[in-house]
Amino acid sequence: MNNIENKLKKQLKSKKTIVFVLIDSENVDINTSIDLAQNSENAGASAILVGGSSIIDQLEMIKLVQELKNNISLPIILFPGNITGVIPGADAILFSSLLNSENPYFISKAQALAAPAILKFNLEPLSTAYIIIGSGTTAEFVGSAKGIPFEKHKLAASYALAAKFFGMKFVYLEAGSRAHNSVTPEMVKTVRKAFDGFLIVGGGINNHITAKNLSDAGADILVIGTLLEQKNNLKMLKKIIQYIQ
Ligand code: 1GP
Repeated sequence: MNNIENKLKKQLKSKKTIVFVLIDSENVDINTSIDLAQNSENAGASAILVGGSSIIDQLEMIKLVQELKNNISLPIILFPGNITGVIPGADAILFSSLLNSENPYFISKAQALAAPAILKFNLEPLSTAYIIIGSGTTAEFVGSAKGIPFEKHKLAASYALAAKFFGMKFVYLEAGSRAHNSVTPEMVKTVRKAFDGFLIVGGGINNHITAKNLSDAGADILVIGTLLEQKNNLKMLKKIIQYIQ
């Protein structure tokens, strides 16, 4: 049952930090997505996340997940922004509660509505505290979150500690897709002290120096999306992975 979680654990025994590549099926067509996933696998990424804040076409997403399963051997993990992001065919799902949302729908109601489908589709649920950092991003707006200011490290750590007490296995510090600034290494350091599970950091990571600093601060998993979608910037992905091993 804990297949994917165990796989990730195993990888993190030999690597300091690993990379998940995010594919948003609303932004990239299927053929480009498959190329991107294959190239990411060859570059040394550890999983493909499929999802985004504003999924409207589930059929397209199901097709994409099927094609990814046919073409690559990396785990495919759903990253839903709402119940529309829960589809069959993937290996696992970031089963997330948006802890700093001001709308209970995103904290527990969507999760309850989606849970039976997750069971039926046999998706491994990876229990995740999703925490939005900073403001002005789609993720913050859609999730009705009150973003934690970038410099309020202790606040983020308090949420991470709450996640630990809830028994959640993953904490995802999310600056938001295309964020101007990524989460700071100082915040990651403070959160790392409070939370000993899988620490995911994403949003606005677009070069190896940022990636290395986040890795040194204690991030286990970096999520890279826009960098690859916009420029198919594989060289930079390879460099990032090389710098954070
Ligand atoms: C967004 O954290 C992810 O949910 C990735 O962000 O698209 O900015 O890489 P980017």
